[in-house]
Amino acid sequence: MIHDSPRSPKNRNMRIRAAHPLKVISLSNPNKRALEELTPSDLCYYWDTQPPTASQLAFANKIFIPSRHSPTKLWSASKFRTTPLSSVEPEVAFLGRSNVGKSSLLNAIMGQEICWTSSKPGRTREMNAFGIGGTKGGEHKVVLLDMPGYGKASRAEWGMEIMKYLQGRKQLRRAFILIDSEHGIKQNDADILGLFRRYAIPHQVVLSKVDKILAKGKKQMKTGASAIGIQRLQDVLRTLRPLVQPDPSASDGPGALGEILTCSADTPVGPGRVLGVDAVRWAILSAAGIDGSLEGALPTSDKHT
Ligand SMILES: Nc1nc2c(ncn2[C@@H]2O[C@H](COP(=O)(O)OP(=O)(O)OP(=O)(O)O)[C@@H](O)[C@H]2O)c(=O)[nH]1
Ligand SMILES: [Mg+2]
Repeated sequence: MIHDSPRSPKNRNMRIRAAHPLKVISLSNPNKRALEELTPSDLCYYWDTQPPTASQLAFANKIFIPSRHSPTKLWSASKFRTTPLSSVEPEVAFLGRSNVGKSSLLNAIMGQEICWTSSKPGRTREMNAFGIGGTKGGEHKVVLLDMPGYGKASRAEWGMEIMKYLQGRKQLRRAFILIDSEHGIKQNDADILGLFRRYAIPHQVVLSKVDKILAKGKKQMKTGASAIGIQRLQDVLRTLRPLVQPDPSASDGPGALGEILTCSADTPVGPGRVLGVDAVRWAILSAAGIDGSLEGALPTSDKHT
């Protein structure tokens, strides 16, 4: 069955919090960790970089809090030549196989169901741009792009337009490529990772739908994550490292950023918070060069999470 959303303009303004009312979880199993306590170090793999600190995560979450002017749908384009040239804001793009969860993750990042999602592959058919952190009449801090998926139910011309965008877009700071945690890197994912390297496009891997790795089913997931589930996720991340960042001597160009993030876009962990999304928000701001230092928002020393 297709679950298209948003179904109406009313839904468009629905906050994630309203869509997933937070339930207080009482953990009866002492071997499980509450989802809201899991840090980026538990969920992600950082080998060239440091995990974000608690203050950095709080700063990132603050920037993405929905307001009257953020997020804002800026433009849609099916052809690279119709994308607006004049914008100056830094952009990041979300790519991946169809149905991997790009639009769902973007809704979680933006705290609003602004992108269309569906259980059927091929839902997003254009490049859709959303501005974040805007003020009345002012520029946005960063622009997020939801891209059509590749693979099942996609079209060759979408792939060509996406490649033109990736190679030609001056505003692009980083491409985030989503990999389904259950299925791993498929041939078309490996092909696009190879293209990123060949054309030296800065990119980072995000593992989606990690609820499927952390627990057996949604019911189990609600009661927290077991040590075995977290270890299983860490094992998956370690096997991905050489594939996303091959040995430079055997590689045709620069590999992915030396960290792999993970997320479960439909697992709420607190008011306005979704599993893994804080760290993705911080990575977006880092890619855009917004690290809180100019805003004076962050202390100089802080513990990494
Ligand atoms: N279990 C689980 N399902 C998810 C998660 N994120 C998204 N989904 C489901 O995956 C399906 C596809 O989600 P979309 O966000 O539309 O995927 P997409 O990558 O944008 O797909 P296209 O636009 O077709 O390329 C939907 O049924 C979502 O509910 C997740 O974290 N866990
Ligand atoms: Mg989509």
